[in-house]
Amino acid sequence: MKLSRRTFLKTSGIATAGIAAATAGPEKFLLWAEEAGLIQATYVPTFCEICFWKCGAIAKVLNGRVVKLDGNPVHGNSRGKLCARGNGGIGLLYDKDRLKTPLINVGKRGEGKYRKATWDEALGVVAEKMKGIREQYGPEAMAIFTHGAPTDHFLPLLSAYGTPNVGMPSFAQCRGPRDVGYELTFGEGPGSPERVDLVNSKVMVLIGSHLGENMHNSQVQDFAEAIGRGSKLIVVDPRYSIAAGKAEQWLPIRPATDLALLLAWINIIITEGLYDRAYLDQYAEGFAELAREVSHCTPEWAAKETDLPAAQIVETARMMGHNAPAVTIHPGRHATWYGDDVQRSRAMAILTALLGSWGRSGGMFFATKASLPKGESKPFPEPTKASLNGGGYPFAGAEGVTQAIRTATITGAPYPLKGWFVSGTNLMKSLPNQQETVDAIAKLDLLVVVDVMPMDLTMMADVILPECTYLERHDALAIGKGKSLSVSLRQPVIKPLYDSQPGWWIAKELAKKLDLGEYFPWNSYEEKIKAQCKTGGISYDDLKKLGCLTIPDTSAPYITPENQPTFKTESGKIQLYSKELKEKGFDPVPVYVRHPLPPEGFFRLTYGRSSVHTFSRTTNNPALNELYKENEVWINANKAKALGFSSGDYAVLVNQDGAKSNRIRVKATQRIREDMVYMVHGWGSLGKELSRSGRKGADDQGLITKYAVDPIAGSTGMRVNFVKLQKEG
Ligand SMILES: Nc1nc2c(c(=O)[nH]1)N[C@H]1C(S)=C(S)[C@@H](COP(=O)(O)OP(=O)(O)OC[C@H]3O[C@@H](n4cnc5c(=O)[nH]c(N)nc54)[C@H](O)[C@@H]3O)O[C@H]1N2
Ligand SMILES: Nc1nc2c(c(=O)[nH]1)N[C@H]1C(S)=C(S)[C@@H](COP(=O)(O)OP(=O)(O)OC[C@H]3O[C@@H](n4cnc5c(=O)[nH]c(N)nc54)[C@H](O)[C@@H]3O)O[C@H]1N2
Ligand code: SF4
Ligand SMILES: [Mo]
Repeated sequence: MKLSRRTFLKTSGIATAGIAAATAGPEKFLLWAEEAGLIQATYVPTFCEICFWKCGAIAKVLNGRVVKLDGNPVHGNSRGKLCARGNGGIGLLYDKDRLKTPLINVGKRGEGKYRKATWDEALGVVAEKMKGIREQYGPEAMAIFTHGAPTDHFLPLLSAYGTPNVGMPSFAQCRGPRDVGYELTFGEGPGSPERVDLVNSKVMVLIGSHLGENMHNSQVQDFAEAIGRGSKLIVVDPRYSIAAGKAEQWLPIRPATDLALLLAWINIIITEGLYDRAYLDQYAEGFAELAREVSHCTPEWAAKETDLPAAQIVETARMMGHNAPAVTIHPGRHATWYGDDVQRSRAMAILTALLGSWGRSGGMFFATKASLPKGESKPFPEPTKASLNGGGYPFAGAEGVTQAIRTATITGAPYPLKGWFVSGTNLMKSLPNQQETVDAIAKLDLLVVVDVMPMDLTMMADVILPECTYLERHDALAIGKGKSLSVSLRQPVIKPLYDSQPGWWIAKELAKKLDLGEYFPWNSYEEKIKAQCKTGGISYDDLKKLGCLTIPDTSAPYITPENQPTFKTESGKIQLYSKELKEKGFDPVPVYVRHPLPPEGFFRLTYGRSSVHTFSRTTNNPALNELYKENEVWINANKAKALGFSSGDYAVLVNQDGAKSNRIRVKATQRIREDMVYMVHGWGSLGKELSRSGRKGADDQGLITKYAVDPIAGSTGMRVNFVKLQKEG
């Protein structure tokens, strides 16, 4: 007889098995009870918030407890699978360290002394302070810093209050310069999810992008499928990344010299006639100027700058040219590297254009033009003072230049900033130069943080408002603009635990106290979503059942005679030579400028992702912490040996300004160049409230005291610091 778990339970006696399962934790007990037929599972579709890829998930619930998360098979971003982090969402839900009630600071700011408060009291304190700031300085004296789903609730609240000042790290610390570089070239950015047609590519080019460690779900699925199908991979990375391990050509470039490589590639494509002449004649302008400007960028010149063999530079350029247009030059995502990041992104966009890959199968596809109306809302008041979002940078995006708002808070110019409303971003970890963040906070009359965990920034707040996790709430519909239009629903899988509340509720209740209730006219967020579905002609019932709807006949991904592209640039064409940049005094064709190299005894500090964590936000997650408990510093094995370090030893990192890290384990490896070190971002939190990750590993941000601001977009290049390794103590 095959002994299944069920027959085993029957033969061994349900009672004893029940006791055994119960002692092994609530999940095991519930699974036992399900198998014994005592309870039945329910399955609730929603979408993930452990990162911003918004994968469709299906939660299995037994007796009110979430026991499993799976990918939603009908959702394009997950296709039935979640990444490790998405699976680990349950860890966040049941993390005993979660914020459980509203808290009001009773000590000095940053001391971490809090008392519990009711929602009414905590929101009352916030509203009083915000009213005071509005009366004394005007509403523009409040700024909002925000990231992810909470933005959909708190940005409208702060806009209704009357401030135009908003900063999201997704611009100036992430993809801002990339988006600007592509917008200046094609009139639009590469999108999020990036519209990379990896599945149809013949050649894929990753410049820094460390797919596989950067774990954006469907993108990595496409990447794996493309490799399996034989698409050739070129990886430019000074570290032998997971992706480099799959590459036909690995280019271990000297850090900070990518623009030299790109200009040489462009030059080779032009001089060898490998560009798509018909495509450029029809859609682009500025070819002659481009050709002239890059003519000195020979393979030999680039070889000296990049420390790569000239022959490899030529060979890889030909690989691209001979397989065009089915070549995906991945635009990257975290692009804030050296302060010339718009120009590097421009060079990537220009290369894409030369190969005729924009709007072509296997290159970059077009997003659907369809969309879902947002629904009517009362117009926000017109601010009377100019927004500080742009920071004076001519091409800064609407998401705001976070650190410019921080600087204005410190200086009080052009006008005072007295309150920060922060939701879903741990500014101590996301912004470079932590001292400036601390200095700015010292100037505030009010720091409010809406968060789920007691992170570094949370524990500096005057008032902490505990949001429930994404598994316990509604949020705005996710409108996916990939090849087709898709709409996804986030809905509560279980009721909020403790005294936490959904963001929409917090925003609505605070609005009432600020006499702004009319901006939130609905009774529940579900009511608002239902109305939006009705206006958009979408069945809410189907959406609720399936979690995601893909709208048919909304796809037109490639150029065809009927589907001609429009370029929202000044000229209406692809700008190989950018008049807009020229007008503002910048190089119309990217020009390579050498960056300082590490002084003797120092290494360039670089950083990236672990496949099982998201920034700082998952470090304490019990499920994910078990997989990766602290970060390591990667250093070339020869250098480690010379300095007397072996793998597993602890070291302390000290940067050029004397900033010192927490201790961090050494990973001595041949997988990295000798002139740099590398670590996973997000570690080394200070908080004793984080029982698993507090003080574990080192914080890259603590060592990033210097940052190089891109003069075009205002984004902060963060790979410009140099560190030494020292023994502990
Ligand atoms: N698991 C996981 N996945 C994530 C995230 C996460 O937190 N966790 N975050 C998501 C987000 S928001 C973003 S923005 C992306 C970021 O992910 P990517 O956009 O892929 O990040 P990169 O900036 O390319 O940085 C990582 C790589 O750059 C290499 N590198 C360092 N210096 C240089 C250099 O000078 N030149 C070149 N060519 N390479 C260099 C490093 O060795 C490393 O392999 O990841 C996304 N995916
Ligand atoms: N040195 C360095 N700096 C970086 C990066 C780097 O690699 N190195 N990466 C940059 C990039 S690419 C990005 S995108 C940014 C990311 O910057 P952030 O988005 O600020 O990243 P996290 O550190 O994860 O902080 C997220 C915060 O949101 C909270 N949170 C999580 N879920 C929820 C929720 O549902 N509701 C609310 N209210 N709060 C929630 C978390 O507990 C945490 O406090 O950082 C940038 N800064
Ligand atoms: S990629 Fe992973 S963490 Fe990000 S949304 Fe998808 S499942 Fe969640
Ligand atoms: Mo990012």
